[in-house]
Amino acid sequence: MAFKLIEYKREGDIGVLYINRPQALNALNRETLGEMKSFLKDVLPGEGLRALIVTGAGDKAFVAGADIKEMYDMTDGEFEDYIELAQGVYELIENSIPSIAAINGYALGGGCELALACDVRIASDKAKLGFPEVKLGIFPGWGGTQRATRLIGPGKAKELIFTGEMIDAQEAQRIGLVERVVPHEKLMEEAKNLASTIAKRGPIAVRLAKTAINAGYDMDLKKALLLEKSLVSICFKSEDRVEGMKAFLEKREPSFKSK
Ligand code: DAK
Repeated sequence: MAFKLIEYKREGDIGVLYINRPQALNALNRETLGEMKSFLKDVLPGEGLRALIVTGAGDKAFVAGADIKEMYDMTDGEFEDYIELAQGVYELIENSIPSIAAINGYALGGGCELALACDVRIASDKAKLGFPEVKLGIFPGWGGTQRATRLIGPGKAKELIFTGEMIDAQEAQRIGLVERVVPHEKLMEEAKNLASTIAKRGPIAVRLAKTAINAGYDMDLKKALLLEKSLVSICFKSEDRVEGMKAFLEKREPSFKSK
C-alpha cells in the first residue's frame, strides 16, 4: 500500500511510523489521518510486529497538532467527521501492539494527544509539548482532556490546557507527561532499544498486560483484579509461559512463539 503523508519502515520485529508532512510541521490533516487509519487497520495487523514507534519526519516536529488551515473553514459536519476520524485513529493505536511515541520536536495539541495514545513516551531534549487549543478558541478534542488527566492528574492537565503554554521536555518528564528524556541525536536509538526490549518479551504476556492496564484503569479495583486474574490465567495456559519458565530453569534465553 503506497502512502504519501506517512512512511512505514520495518526493522525486524519493530515498525517505525513516520508522520511525513514536515513542511507543515507534521500537522494532521484529514488525508494524513486517513493514511494512518489505513495503515493501522489494513497493514499493521498483518505485519506480526512486536512494537511500533511513532515519530515525526524532519528535525523540528513530532506533530504540531490538528491542521489549523484545514480546520479553519470546515463546516460543523466536517468538523465532527474530523474529530471522529482522529479519535478512531488514536483508539486504533491505543488498542494495538505496544507503541512508543518518539517525540522529536513540537508535540502540540493533537500531536500531544497522539503521544498520549501511545503506551510510552520518549522525548528528545529539544521537544516542546503543550495544548495550545484554547488560543484558537477550542480545547483538546482528540482525547487530550481525558488521557492527559489520567496520566498527569486533573490539576496539571488543567494548568496545561487552560493556559495553552508549552513546556519543555524536562518539565514534561517531571510532571509525568513523558517517561524519558534523551539527547536529541539519541532519540531513535533509545526508542528502538526500548522497542527491542519489549519485542524480546513474551508477546502474549505483553499484549494481555496492556489490556489489563488499559481496561482495568477505569474499573473499580475489585473488578480490575478479576480482569487481571483472568488475563494472567490465559498466559499461564500458553506455550510461551512453558518456554519462558523452561528457559529460565535451563539458564538460556527464551524463544517465544506467540502461542
Ligand atoms: N496546522 C497547520 N499548519 C501548521 C501547524 C498546524 N497545527 N503548525 C505549523 N504549521 C505550518 C505553518 O503554518 C507554516 O506553514 P507556512 O506558513 O510555511 O505555509 C509551517 O508549518 C512552519 O510553521 P511556522 O513557520 O509557524 O514555524 P515556527 O518555528 O515559527 O513555529 C510552532 C512553530 C509550532 C510554534 C508554530 O507553527 C505553531 O504555533 N503552530 C500551531 C501549533 C498549534 O496551535 N497546534 C494545535 C493545533 S489545534 C477538537 C478536535 C481537535 C482538536 C481540538 C478540538 N474538538 C473535538 C473540539 C485539535 C486541535 C489542535 O491540535
